[in-house]
Amino acid sequence: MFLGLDSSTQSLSALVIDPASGRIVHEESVNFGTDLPQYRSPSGFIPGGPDGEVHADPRMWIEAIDLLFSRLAERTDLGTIDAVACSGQQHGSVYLDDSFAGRLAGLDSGSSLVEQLSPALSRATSPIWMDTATGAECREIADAVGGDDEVCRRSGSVAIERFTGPQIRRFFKQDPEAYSKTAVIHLVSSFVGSILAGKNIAIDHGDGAGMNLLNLRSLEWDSDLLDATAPGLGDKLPATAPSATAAGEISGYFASKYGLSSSCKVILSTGDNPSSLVGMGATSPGTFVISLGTSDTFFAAMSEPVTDPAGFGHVFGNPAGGFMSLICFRNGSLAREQLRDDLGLGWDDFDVAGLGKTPAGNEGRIMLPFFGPEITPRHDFTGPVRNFSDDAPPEVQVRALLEGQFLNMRLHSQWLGEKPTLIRLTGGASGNDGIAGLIADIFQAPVERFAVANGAALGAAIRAAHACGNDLAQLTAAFCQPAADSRIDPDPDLAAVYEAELARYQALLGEAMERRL
Ligand code: ADP
Ligand code: XUL
Repeated sequence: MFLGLDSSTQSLSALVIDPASGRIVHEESVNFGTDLPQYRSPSGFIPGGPDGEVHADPRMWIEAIDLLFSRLAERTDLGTIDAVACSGQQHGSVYLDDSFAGRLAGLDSGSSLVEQLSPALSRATSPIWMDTATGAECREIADAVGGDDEVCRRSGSVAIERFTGPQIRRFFKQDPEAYSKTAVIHLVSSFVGSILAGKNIAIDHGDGAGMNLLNLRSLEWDSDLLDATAPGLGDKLPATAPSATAAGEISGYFASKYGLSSSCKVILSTGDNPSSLVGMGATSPGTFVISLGTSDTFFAAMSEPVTDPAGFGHVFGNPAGGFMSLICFRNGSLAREQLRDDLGLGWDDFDVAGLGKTPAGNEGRIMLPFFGPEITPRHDFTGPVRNFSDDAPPEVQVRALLEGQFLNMRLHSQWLGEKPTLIRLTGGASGNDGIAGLIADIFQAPVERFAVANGAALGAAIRAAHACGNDLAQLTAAFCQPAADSRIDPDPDLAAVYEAELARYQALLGEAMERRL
């Protein structure tokens, strides 16, 4: 049996697979907002941060690990797990002092993880991927290495606000003393993996590429980017290594407290998007994945690393080898939730029933779907922009939001130069047939869904099994199959409708960006 964990924005989930029977034998989840309300983070982060700051409390992530394992241990025999791997929300970073390694090595199962590890935090809160506060640091890093093109050439992305390097630089500038006391900086994924392994583990090439620090040619930390980011940074980062590397055995803490076998291996962690690439059976080019989690992301394996001239797209390591593209949209599920709550609606209104009340193309009524700052395109939007009255009926608003989100996705993925021939959906909203149908029509490509909505946790479990000698093609064949009747084909008659809508959307976006810049 193999265990996959996913520490995402809103929850920590677990999934257990049995390659011999080809079955997912167990799923479990801890929701940060509802299960750990004491951290006052209903959507997994601390609300109301100033100047675009979005941080989370890393003690919440630590406490969730004990809670998840205690639930798992109640319902399943964890002694049968051969290996575990983690996936994590990308870019978020955790800062630890020089007591961390000793604390990990000496974990006592008589006490909790949060009690034993919290004193090692050298920064009380962790910036996460939603943070847009590092515009100045991005410019400083780009200037120091010769411009954004150079940062992109080396790291696969221009210097981007949410990426870990600019976030580290901001911490160094704001609190140089705490920065100098920091002995190790982890990503969310490698932090959780380190706790499992009872020692600091390496950062893999999938998640490491989301830092503006990894050189994609050498697959090592880039010394010029390190120097441009913060002094002495090279000494504070774990090593980098391929995703399939075994980091060691599970910490004795988990063996004695939750009954895991002391020979259970810990495989390096990766980011949630690279992990979903594996979980969605998309590690070879051709199949595109859209993840509808807190963020909406659009990604695929790449035959050749191509970078986005406009700077919105990224190149990350593909956990199965080679590279993957990724485009991230900040106004994903939380924007859909906001409109739903503002109008007093339910998810049915965003599904087939609700969408059936309006025609495709919404009779030309278009919304720029940005309820807050956006990453793609990068802008400090403070609310959606409509080319129609904002007291239009709810069904018009819902269609306008959803069409706006996926027209924006289609527009900003054109740099890949490849039209998707198949799209697989994952994430919390992927079970919504209305949204799935709309995506099929806007991209004019068939859409498939899996029975498991958490492609990232499934990807982690598959990676654990693969790293222990199971064949990836066989694992993919066994676990990455679309659910019966989950496929939705596009309506070819709507190709022209959405072609015209795309042009309208682009014009409205162009005008809005010009007005606001
Ligand atoms: P993350 O991995 O980023 O924590 P998930 O992939 O678990 O997020 O997705 C959670 C989101 O899924 C919630 O914010 C919720 O808005 C959305 N969601 C759940 N069910 C539906 C639905 N039927 N239609 C649309 N969105 C949904
Ligand atoms: C990707 C990104 C988000 C996070 C959270 O670049 O910022 O998708 O990984 O899921």
